Amino acid sequence: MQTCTAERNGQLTPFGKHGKLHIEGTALTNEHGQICQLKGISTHNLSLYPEYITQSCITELTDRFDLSAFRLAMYSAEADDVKGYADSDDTHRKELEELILSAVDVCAKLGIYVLVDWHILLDYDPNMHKDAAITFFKSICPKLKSYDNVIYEICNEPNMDTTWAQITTYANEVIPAIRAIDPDKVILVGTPVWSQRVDEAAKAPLSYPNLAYTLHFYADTHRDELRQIMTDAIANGLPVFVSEFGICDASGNGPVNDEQTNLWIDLLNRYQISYILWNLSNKNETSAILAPICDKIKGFEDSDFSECGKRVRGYMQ
Ligand code: IDC
Repeated sequence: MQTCTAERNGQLTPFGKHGKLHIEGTALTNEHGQICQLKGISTHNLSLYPEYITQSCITELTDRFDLSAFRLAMYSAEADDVKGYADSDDTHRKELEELILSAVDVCAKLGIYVLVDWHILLDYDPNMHKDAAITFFKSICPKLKSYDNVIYEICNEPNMDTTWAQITTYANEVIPAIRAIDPDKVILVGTPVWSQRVDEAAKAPLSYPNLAYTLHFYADTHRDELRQIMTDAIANGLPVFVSEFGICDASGNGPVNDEQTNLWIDLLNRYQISYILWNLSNKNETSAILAPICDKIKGFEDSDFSECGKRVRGYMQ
């Protein structure tokens, strides 16, 4: 068993407080039967920005922002001119897996949780790369099995006209493949329309224990209507996890919308729903937490953060 650090700098770590997680009713629940709300940040595309996956970088960000979770977005398909896992050769696949393994190990040492995200996006139907997803999870799960801080996310954002029934078909193959190796970790399942239609999942939830369903929002684009869909789905018994949100528009760019972001964050805190901010990079886009001129991967100072990055601490409280 890999040990996740329970105490650092004289304080309990998030893992020290919560231990191994599971789902009870609609809630992410800790070892003591209490609700656990995780707050963290997501990497950008791991194939595009592998340089931030170092012990010093993840440690600094965890300490600076008081993170309890870190999400590893591994794109399944090519995006921004770099190949994803599904279209890569064995060499790049191995590099990605090693990156994930090293990040998980750093997170365990920090006592924080880590999401391993099969990041479908331009490949809008998860069935498109189902075989590659199964190959990936069959390869990574034996290595991650002993890490109690890991959460699996099996399809970032099904989109276009992908239906909940199609996602169910995919999930019914991928979840058993994971569970055959690593039986009881929490698994997050994406929902239709870029992980917004949790109502569809609430009507026909999957039949496995320890699942939560993802809802993603970008505050300047998604407002009252999506908040209503979320609270209705929870009222109907669905466990919801916000594994990605942005404080700008759905392109990951555009203006920061503080008012709408605060409405969302207040609601998520009231419901004690976990949330993860997009994204750790210095890309010239609003959602990146580092300023475009910052080319550091450690030794960050206040001035290295973007407008979004300057707000992270506030969201994590
Ligand atoms: C965006 C990145 C952008 C990149 C694009 C395609 O911010 O730099 O060019 O992906 O790779 C999502 C996705 C997430 C998107 C993000 C913003 O999960 O991958 O990242 N977004 O568009 N869903 C809604 C918004």
